[in-house]
Amino acid sequence: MQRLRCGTRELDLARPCVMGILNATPDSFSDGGRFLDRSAANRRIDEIIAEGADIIDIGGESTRPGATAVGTNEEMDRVLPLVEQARGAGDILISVDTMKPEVMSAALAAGADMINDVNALRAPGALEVIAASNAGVCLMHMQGTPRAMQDDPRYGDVLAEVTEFLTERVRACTSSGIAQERLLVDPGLGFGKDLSHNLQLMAGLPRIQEIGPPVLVGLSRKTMIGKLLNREPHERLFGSLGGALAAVCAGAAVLRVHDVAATVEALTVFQACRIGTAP
Ligand code: YH5
Repeated sequence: MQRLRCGTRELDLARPCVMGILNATPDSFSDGGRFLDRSAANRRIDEIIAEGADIIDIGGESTRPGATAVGTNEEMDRVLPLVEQARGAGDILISVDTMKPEVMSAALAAGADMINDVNALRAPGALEVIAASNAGVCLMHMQGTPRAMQDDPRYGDVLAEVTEFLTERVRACTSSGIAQERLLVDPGLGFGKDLSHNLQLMAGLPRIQEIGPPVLVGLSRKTMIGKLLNREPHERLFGSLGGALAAVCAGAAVLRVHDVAATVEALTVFQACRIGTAP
C-alpha cells in the first residue's frame, strides 16, 4: 500500500488524493499585478479544505509558460502568511510550490509538510535543505525554464527522457539521505512539452510509476485541455475531469487541481465503482 511520509504526518494513497492549488500571486486583472489579496487567499484556503482536498499547494511564483522569476523576499512575503493561515485552518497537508532553497526552509519552519519543486531540487542547496528536514517532496520534470520552456520543446523519446530524469532525481534524493517514502514524482505536463509530448506521457504513466515513488499529475485547466477541446482556461473543467480520471486509471496517486469539489466528487464515484464498495 503506497503512503507518503511528510514531516510528522502521513498521506494514505490507497485512494486517489487531491492537491488543491492556491496561487499566492497578485491578480493582474484586478490590481495591475502589484498586491496579493490576502483576504481572498484566506477564503480560498477555507474553501479548498471544505471541498475535501487532501493537500493544499501554496505557490508564490508563477511557473506558467512565459512567467518571469520573482525575488526571494517577495516570494516569502506572499507564501509564509498563507502557510500559517492554512496551518490553523484545518486538517490538511500543506505543500509549498517553490524552486528556492531559502523559501523551502522558511516554509518548513512555518509549518509546511511538503515541498513541490517544479525544478526537482536542482537549485544549489535545495537537496541539502530537504535532507536536513523530514518533509515530503514532489520531484517534477521540466525541460528548460518557465520563461522559455514552451518556445520549441524537443525530445527523441519523451517518455524515456522524462523517466530517466526522474530516476536520476530520485537517486540524488536517496543518496542525500531522503527516504524514498518521502517522494512523489511528476512528469510535469506542459513544462517544456507540446500536446503530443503531454499525451505520450499520459499514456506512459505506468512506466513513470515503475520508477518507484507515487505519481502526481497536474493537468487541471492546462493548454493541453484547451487544445483538445478548443476551450479557454475557465471552460476547461469537464476536460480536466476526463484527464484526471485517465491519470488515475494509468496509476496516478495524486492530482493537482484548481477545481477541488468537482474532482473530489468525480474521484469518489470513480473509486467506488472501481473497487466495488461504497466508501
Ligand atoms: C504540475 O503539473 N503545474 S503551475 C497553465 C495553465 C493552467 C495551469 C494555460 N505547478 C504543476 O498549473 N507542480 C504547476 O493554463 C505544478 N505539477 C507540479 N508538481 C502550471 C499550471 C497551469 C499552467
